[in-house]
Amino acid sequence: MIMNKQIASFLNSFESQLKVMSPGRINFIGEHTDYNNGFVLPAAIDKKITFSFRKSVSKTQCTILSTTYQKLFTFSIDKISIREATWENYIVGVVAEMQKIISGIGAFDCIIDSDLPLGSGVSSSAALECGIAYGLNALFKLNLSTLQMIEISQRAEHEYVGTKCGIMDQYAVMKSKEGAVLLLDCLINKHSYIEASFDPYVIVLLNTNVSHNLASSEYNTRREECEFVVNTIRKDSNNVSSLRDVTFLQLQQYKDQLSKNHYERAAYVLEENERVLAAVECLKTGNLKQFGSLMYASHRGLQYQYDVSCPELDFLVDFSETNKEILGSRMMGGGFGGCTINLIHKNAVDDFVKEASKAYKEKFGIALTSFVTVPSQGTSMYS
Ligand code: GAF
Repeated sequence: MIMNKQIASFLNSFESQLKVMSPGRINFIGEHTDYNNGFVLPAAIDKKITFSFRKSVSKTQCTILSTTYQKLFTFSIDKISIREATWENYIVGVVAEMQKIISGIGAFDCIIDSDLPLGSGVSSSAALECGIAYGLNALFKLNLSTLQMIEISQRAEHEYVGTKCGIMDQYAVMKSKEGAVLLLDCLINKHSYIEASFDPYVIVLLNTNVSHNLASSEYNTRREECEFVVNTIRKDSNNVSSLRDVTFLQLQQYKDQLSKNHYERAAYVLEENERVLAAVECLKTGNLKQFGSLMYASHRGLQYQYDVSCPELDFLVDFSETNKEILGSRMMGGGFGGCTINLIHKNAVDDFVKEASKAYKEKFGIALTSFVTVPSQGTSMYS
């Protein structure tokens, strides 16, 4: 690889003072429920972004190098503003949001490396934000709590990138634990771990390798649609402050006052919350078959009611549904591309991936990529 001179000299002179790894995440079930104060069931994965930090020799200038993009940029810690490149905004956004609540962040340099697929629904963005927040907290001994770092990372995405995301991704990236699935109640931001064994099934991600560009605008629209339903119901019942407070019966009573889309969006959220809790029971009792059926039901809700899927994701879910060795499959994350998550019998993975890749290539002319993953440790230091 040809490296430009500036990058090469930065790399040569760099002595790391702190190393942090920050993983991507999967979500078993509970999609688009987080910003509706609902339940989600994510876990960090064993693919991650790594960060080497040092305090900068300059008083104000920070230098950041992404080895993945082979790009380096600088910014002044005293004067942060929105930048053109999105990946840079995840970083400066975190610094700016941190500065709003704490002083003591000095200039720093950072080298970022990654084996996490980007823009694939495994939340490389949260991994990046949380890694920066965690690293700066340790480097400058800021004493922020994990929840503060999670919220700073989330706000960075709202303010500097423009996606009004919920809290799931940052929470899962920061709080996950090896071998466990995390049940998060987004109403109170409290979680519990469920030690999950999927054996003889394994978690396989199939990456559509498409990322339709409506993702961010449609995401914000869904959020507004849900808020509209809440506001409509709140006119009569002011104890309703999110879809979490709405019952099926109540929603039914407002059906005539809502458009079909609004009604379907809210119905999906209410149903998905119930599916998450049912899925947790399945994990606790080892009923993986039912767990898989709930994953399929979640996908169909996202496809038909919430309308955030796309032909490529639907094709992969349809394709898996015909295979007896697969318990469940669904799109993951915001939608409009990225990965499906699949629970596949370990002996059937290779054949299935081969068949799915062939069929996907024939249909869309795009190469499918895949990887097997396991619930893993969240953002942490390493040496
Ligand atoms: C994206 C968001 F960042 C999350 O907050 C969540 O809403 C998810 O889409 C959908 O469940 O990953």
